[in-house]
Amino acid sequence: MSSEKRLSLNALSGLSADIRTPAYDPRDVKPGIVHLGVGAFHRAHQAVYIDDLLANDPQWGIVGASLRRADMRDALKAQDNLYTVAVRSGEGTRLRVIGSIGSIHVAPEDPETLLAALCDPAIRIVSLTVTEKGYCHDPATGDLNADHPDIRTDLENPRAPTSAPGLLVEALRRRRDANTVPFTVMPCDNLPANGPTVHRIITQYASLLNEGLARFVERDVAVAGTMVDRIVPATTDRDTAEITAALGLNDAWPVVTEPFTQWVIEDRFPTGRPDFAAVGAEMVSDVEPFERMKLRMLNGSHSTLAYLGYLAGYETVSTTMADRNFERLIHALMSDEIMPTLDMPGTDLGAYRDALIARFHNPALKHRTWQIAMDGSQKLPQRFLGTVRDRLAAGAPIDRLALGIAAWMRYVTGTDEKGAAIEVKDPLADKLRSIATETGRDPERLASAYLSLGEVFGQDLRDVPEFSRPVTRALKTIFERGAAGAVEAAAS
Ligand code: CS2
Repeated sequence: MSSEKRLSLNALSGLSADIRTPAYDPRDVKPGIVHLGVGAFHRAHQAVYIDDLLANDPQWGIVGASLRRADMRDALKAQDNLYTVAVRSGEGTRLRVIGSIGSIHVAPEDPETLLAALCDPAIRIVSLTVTEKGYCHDPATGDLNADHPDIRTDLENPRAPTSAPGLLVEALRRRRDANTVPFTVMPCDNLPANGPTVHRIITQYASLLNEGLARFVERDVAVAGTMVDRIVPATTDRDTAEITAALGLNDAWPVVTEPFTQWVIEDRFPTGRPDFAAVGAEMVSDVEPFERMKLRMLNGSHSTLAYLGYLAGYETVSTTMADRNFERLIHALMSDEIMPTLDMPGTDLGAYRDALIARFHNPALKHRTWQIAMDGSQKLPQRFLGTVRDRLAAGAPIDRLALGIAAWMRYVTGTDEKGAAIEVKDPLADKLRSIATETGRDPERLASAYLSLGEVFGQDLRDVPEFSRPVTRALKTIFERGAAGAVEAAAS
């Protein structure tokens, strides 16, 4: 299945006419954005918008940075940093080659080169997709976790940072000292209020170094919040082989995604920005309502499907959704428990819900429940707990939200319903597993021990019976009847 020829600038002209290629010459592009975290999501989302933009405005090319591994950089370098986006739906696959990433740096290999790129006056935006845990914060409060191992390392050696907050603050400091205007920071991760949250995190990091620097970061640096949405499952070897065969050229690192894409951006770029709206982004003055809607509706449902679906033996979101009980549960979760907490004048929430359900059914995506289940301790607060707090304040029931939270608890015990080990990927995985062992997996003790994890649940929920009771009840049901049984009971 592998092709002899590698994807490259020279090979573009030989591609079949139905494969879209850059409408500009990538060699003419000048960098204007540094992006930290060039993973699959970035390459299927922001880099595609920028690819559209570069045809008219070639000064906004992307310098990518990987904060951990070198493998993607090596793969893309061998193909002139071009890669394929495969858009998949029930109707088939469309291929498009993207050229907006001009180069990729690997931070741990050479932090100085990355810092030099971050200090280039031509760079006016630094965007990030470093996942929830990449901000080294406490998910329950949104504050920097000063005890985080990466933060401790960076505080000891702030001129050669490794973490995202460390890199941003060091680059901003160097720019200030060189009289270069600061770049605008643009976080593109699924954090609640990601603009103010990231602004607070970097200000807090700076304050541990120097008060003057902290004041500068707080007052003179702009952080533009965003809501980003596109479902991008991890690329598998099979995807790579299929895309290579369809392309007729070897692409070592393509990405796979769905037709839907959305980007809402807070318009706060004092030192300049491209015309994002011209390529389909929505520019708004307040992005928080959009973020809240997306995190609660899409990501909250996604995590519910991931934990319950995995436990019930389903490998992907679409196979989980094909089970009518699960579909009914997700519909009811959104309609009865999440939508009443959202205030979105001008948005048809029912239509938004129905579109999400259709997206979750996309049979061509093969989005693994295990992938979404990852890092739950970092995801729960913004996906479930904000909704829970609003519901409790309104005196409203939370049974379906509680079922999703209980499924997370059951999942992170690390053993599935057949007694097999679950590979739990989470910064708290070891702690979560030992709590399960200590409590002997007794649902009441287990729920109570997990609910006292302040870094996830905060301090305000642990002693609220309206919260702990339904969660404990749901966890009991999952242990007694299995996840599928619990979903059946909740859906009826
Ligand atoms: C998913 C998200 O893996 C996950 O946790 O819920 O990556 C989701 O696919 C995106 O936020 C969709 O925009």
